[in-house]
Parts: sequence; structure tokens; C-alpha cells
Amino acid sequence: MIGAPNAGKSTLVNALVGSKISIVSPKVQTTRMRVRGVAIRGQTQIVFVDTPGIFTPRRRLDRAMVNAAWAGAGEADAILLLVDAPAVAAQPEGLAARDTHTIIEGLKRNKRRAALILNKVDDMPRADLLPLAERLNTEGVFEPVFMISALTGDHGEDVAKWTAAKMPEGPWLYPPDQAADIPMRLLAAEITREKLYLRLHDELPYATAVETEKWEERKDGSVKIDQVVYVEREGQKAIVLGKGGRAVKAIGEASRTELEEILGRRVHLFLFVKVRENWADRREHYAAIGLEYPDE
Ligand SMILES: Nc1nc2c(ncn2[C@@H]2O[C@H](COP(=O)(O)OP(=O)(O)OP(=O)(O)O)[C@@H](O)[C@H]2O)c(=O)[nH]1
Ligand SMILES: [Mg+2]
Repeated sequence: MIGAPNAGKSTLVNALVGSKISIVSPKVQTTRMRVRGVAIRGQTQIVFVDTPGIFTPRRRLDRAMVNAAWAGAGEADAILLLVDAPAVAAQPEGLAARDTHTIIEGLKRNKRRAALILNKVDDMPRADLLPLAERLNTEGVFEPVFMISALTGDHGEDVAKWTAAKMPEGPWLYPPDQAADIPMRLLAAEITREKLYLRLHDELPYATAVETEKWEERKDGSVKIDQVVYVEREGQKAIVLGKGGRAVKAIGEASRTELEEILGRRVHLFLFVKVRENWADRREHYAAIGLEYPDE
């Protein structure tokens, strides 16, 4: 599943998998690493690979994310290109359109075809849809075209059916009850990052990372999780903490509640906010957030 930032990739993967395996927010560049979600349709197990949005990278972290997205496409048996249809229809020269164009060029270079998925059709006039589909179709890399809403589920099953038919024959790769392939420590950090995004919106510094530092199973069946929120400057730390620590408290509570749901047991979550200048240029942070360090 590839596409420009904010196209709805994670929303769709979660919907098709049937549980939340990848975090979602209204901000662009929410997903930073590849996340595998497993869906079953009939006899077929489909491993969906959610990827970070593809855009023109400027910083090192950008490059790591975009590399991860293309690597996801490279190893896939089928590529689904998701498009924020209302955004691209409304602004054919806008950012979403330009990023989508870059991706199409990448597909051409790699001689790959993809299914085109026009997403968010619930949020646009139907009359705008067909011209957009026709325009993108002239690129000659798409087959077939779907018009869906990942949010309402409209026509999502058509995508699942097509993808299932594309899967090569072979033994299932995961046990039937496994929905996600992401280490718990990483998922727990992602959930907290989602709550940061949802709480801080535009105030959130781009270079914010969450790392799970400690994971301690307790005798009473609960788990104690220590996480560090890294920011790059003191001022950013103040934003994450909020007045009297109110923001970080609310973020921690929201994350803990969801983690308890996912893990099915009590969670004691401790968040620490640390300033580390240029963390996003330091190699040691990348593995902890599920990315490979790009050398330039
Ligand atoms: N109206 C509408 N909104 C949608 C739909 N699908 C996703 N969204 C919203 O679009 C926003 C981005 O969704 P994500 O799933 O995080 O998008 P993404 O492509 O994974 O974004 P990145 O990880 O940043 O690349 C969220 O606010 C979603 O609720 C849809 O079908 N209709
Ligand atoms: Mg995403």
C-alpha cells in the first residue's frame, strides 16, 4: 500500500485487516515505518504492507521513511496506490497531486503496475471522480481502478478480493490468529506517538520520536512500560509537557487506555520527555523506530 502522505493508507490497511495495526492521524507523515497486517479472505492470507507516505524528502528522517515505502513496494506481489481523491481533484497542481505524480514516475522507472485506489469518495462530489480516474489512467501504469472510502468501508472489499486473487500460491506465512507483524515495543511506541499527534496537532514538532525503553512483566499480570519522547529543543519539550504537565498526562492516559485494550491487561505507562538535539540525524535512534539509517 503506497501513496502520498495522508491518502488514507493506514486507515485502509486497518479496515481490511479488521483491527488497528497502524496508527492514523489527520496530519501528514504519520506512518514512519513499514507495518505488516494480515488479512484472511477465503483460503487466502494477504499480508498488507502499510508504508510511510512518499513525498520529496528533505531531511534524513524523510529519506529513511521514503526508502522504507519503496522497499515495501519492491518486495510486494501486488502494489496498491492510494490517492486522496478529493485533495487531488480539488488541486490538480497541489502537494498531494505532485507527490502522487512522483510515485507514478517511480512505478514507471521500476516497470511496475499498480491498482489505483481513489480514496475518500465520501468527501467529494461524485461528478469530480470520473475525470480524475480518467486523467490518472492515461499514465498507463494502473489496473484496475477502485473508488472507495476507507473510512466508511465503501467498496473496500473489492480491493481485498482483487488483492487476494493476486497472491501467489504457497503456505500461509502467519498463524491464522495473527493480525499484525510488529514487535510490541514498537507498537506501544507508535500508539503513544499517535496520541501525541492527536493531542498536539499543528503544535507538534516534526522531529518527535517515541521509544520504548523498558518493558517489564509484573507478577500480577500487568506490564510496566517506560517510554521516552524525544524532541529537539527545550521549547518543544514545553509543548509536549503542556501547562503543569497536563498535555503529557493526557497523552499518557490515552495511550495507556488503548494499550490495555490491545494487550488485554493492566498497563503502567511512564512517559519521559527528553531533549536531544538532532536526534533525527543520529544512527542509534533509527532501529528503535523501525527504520534503516540512510547514510546521506
Ligand atoms: N473522509 C475520509 N477521510 C479518510 C478516509 N480514509 C482516511 N481518512 C482520513 O485521512 C487522514 C489520514 O489517514 P491515514 O490513514 O493516517 O493516512 P496515511 O496515508 O496512512 O498517512 P501517512 O501515514 O501520513 O502517510 C485521517 O484523518 C483519516 O481519518 C476516507 O475514506 N474518507
Ligand atoms: Mg499511515
